[in-house]
Amino acid sequence: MSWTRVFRRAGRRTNAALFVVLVGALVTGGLAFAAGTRLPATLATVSHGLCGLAVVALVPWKSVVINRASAIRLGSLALLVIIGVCLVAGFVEVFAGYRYVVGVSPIQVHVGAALVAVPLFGWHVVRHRHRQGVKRRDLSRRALLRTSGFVAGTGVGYLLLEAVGSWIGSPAGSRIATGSHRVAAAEIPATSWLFDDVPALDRRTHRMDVAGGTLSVADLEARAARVRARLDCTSGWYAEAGWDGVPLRDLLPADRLASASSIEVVSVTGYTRRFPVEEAGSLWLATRCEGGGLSPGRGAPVRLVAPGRRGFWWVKWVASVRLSDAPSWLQAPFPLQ
Ligand code: HEM
Ligand SMILES: Nc1nc2c(c(=O)[nH]1)N[C@H]1C(S)=C(S)[C@@H](COP(=O)(O)O)O[C@H]1N2
Ligand SMILES: [Mo]
Repeated sequence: MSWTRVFRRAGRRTNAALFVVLVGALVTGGLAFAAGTRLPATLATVSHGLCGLAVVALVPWKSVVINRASAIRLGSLALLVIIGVCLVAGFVEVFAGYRYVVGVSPIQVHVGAALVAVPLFGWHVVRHRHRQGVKRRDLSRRALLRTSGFVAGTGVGYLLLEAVGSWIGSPAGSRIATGSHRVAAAEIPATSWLFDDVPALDRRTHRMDVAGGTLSVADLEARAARVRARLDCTSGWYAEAGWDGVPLRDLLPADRLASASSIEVVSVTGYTRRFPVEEAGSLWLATRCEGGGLSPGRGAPVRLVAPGRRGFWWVKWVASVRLSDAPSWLQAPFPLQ
């Protein structure tokens, strides 16, 4: 069978496959953002890369479907363009590394495009719902063999890309399991999740409410110990650094810790993250990084250090630490401010 004949078989199965890998890319992309430790991060980024590559690999078949269409609506065209932007930015993120160009990073463009694509995609699927759905005859032995061939081909493509990425010495070869690229501790950028503004706080007068008790910055500094941790931001960078701070377990009353479910760490700005109470020993209230004081943008005078968790958990400008009976999963998976 010639190549052109292979692609002419495009149709319901092409659309179904595209649906699966696009939804898959969205889900695994979200998981890649959430994962902080090696194994879950590897599973998420590898399956994400496979879904993304599968979208690219389906282009020849989808082109046939598009060429066959009687008309192309503006919404569908917009969807096509936005997925193209998302894909390009995804590859730039992996192979060119972390870098801001005209105020945006590749990952911001990538995730932004994916989020814009969601309603367009939903609308596209609803509008064409009558011409979808896998039929019985699509599940023939031959069709399943071809699908397996496609999956295997995508896997080989992924391995080849990774090999080439390393071989040419691109940033892809040195990225960690979450996909992040290294920056030096001295070059950690002050980073907001979305819209949080840097508050001006006075380290001498700042007081924290820790489970009802009052704590000053000096109280913390008097008891500080050094912890090395990796700050791994979802915007595509990570840095290893030494932080001076005190674990929450040493600041919270043991009896109340034993009966609580979660620990809520609240910023002066209202930015809040809730942690399982079991993590009290590995959540640090820190006042210094690499031996130097924190700058206002980096969380002065006190910020959380949460080794093993992604950057958005490292609450800056801590105002209070509360023990709570609510389970730790009772919160938005990502901050909203
Ligand atoms: C329609 C949706 C999406 C498509 C088609 C897509 C596609 C891609 C592609 C092709 C890559 C390059 C993969 C590689 O070569 O290893 C990539 C990387 C990445 N994407 Fe997406 N993506 C989508 C949505 C998302 C979302 C919603 C997120 C996060 C919330 C996300 C996060 C990431 C991350 C962190 C990387 C870097 C992973 C690595 O270094 O291996 N993506 N994406
Ligand atoms: N209050 C507050 N804390 C915050 C954020 C924020 O926007 N507001 N951003 C988080 C994110 S996304 C990251 S990656 C780290 C960045 O820390 P840095 O400024 O030291 O790089 O802080 C986290 N803590
Ligand atoms: Mo971040």
